[in-house]
Amino acid sequence: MYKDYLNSIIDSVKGRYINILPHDYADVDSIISAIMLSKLLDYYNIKNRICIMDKKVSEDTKRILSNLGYDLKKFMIYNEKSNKLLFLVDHYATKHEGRVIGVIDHHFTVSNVNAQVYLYKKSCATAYIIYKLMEASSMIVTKEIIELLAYAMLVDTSVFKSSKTVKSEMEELEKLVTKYNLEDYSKIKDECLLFTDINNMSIDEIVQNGRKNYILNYCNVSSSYIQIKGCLEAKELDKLLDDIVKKVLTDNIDMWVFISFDMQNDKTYVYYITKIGIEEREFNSIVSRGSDIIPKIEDYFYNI
Ligand SMILES: [Mn+2]
Repeated sequence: MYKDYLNSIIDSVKGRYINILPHDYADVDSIISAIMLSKLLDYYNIKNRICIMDKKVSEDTKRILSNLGYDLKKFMIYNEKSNKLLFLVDHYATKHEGRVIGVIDHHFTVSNVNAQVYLYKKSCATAYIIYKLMEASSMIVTKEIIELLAYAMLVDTSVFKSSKTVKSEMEELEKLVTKYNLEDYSKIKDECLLFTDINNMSIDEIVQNGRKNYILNYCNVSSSYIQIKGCLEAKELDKLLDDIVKKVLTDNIDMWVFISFDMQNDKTYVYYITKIGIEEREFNSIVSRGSDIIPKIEDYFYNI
């Protein structure tokens, strides 16, 4: 299957200049996916560059990538041009100008994806899908690539605690870690369980953490999340929800989904804030925003 996808990707980008786009508010997986796709295109002598179009990149992401030797500044390219050829990684739609030629993503969607090549797979990370394409090519996979892959998979699944973990992929990574002698694997794991530093953030920063915006059947939907040890205190939670209610009313948002992950007790608290009120749900596991929560919300908005 990957060989076929690899061939159609290479066919559609051959002789062109490709802009590889991580999603807005880029995270570790989307940037690592861009780096890995860039290496794969380099191998086929296809001109490409990585474009981070959104200035907002979390400090955690900057720190991890800089420790891996990547200075994100050289990928920050903000010019909007309608004739740019875009290859989206870790997302399937963009508000940025250009023509989308390819999409590689692990987020499920019911909407139509407009691209010449579209590769979706339910995976721990988009970087894993790109790793499989590398494997299907004859390019040499190095220890550095396995390290990048490990970071992307570990961060995206909260060190395999998240329900989006694909067990066979986790086992495959563990084999690769041994094969390629990644001595620091247990240290990397500690580094990849990211906590939101809510004690040093303003209310606005907390409620906007990891924010993503969606347009679902003409409705404006936002989501954001925090990862903490334990659950929020009632008073703190009230303040956050009050702030989101204000934003929903003033910014004309149809629904804001705020998620609080309790990484200590493996619980997820989800708050659905609309103009008419707040609903909440509790899960006894770390569920996934992209694989569990957003698809249900898509369903809801498309079946209203
Ligand atoms: Mn991802």
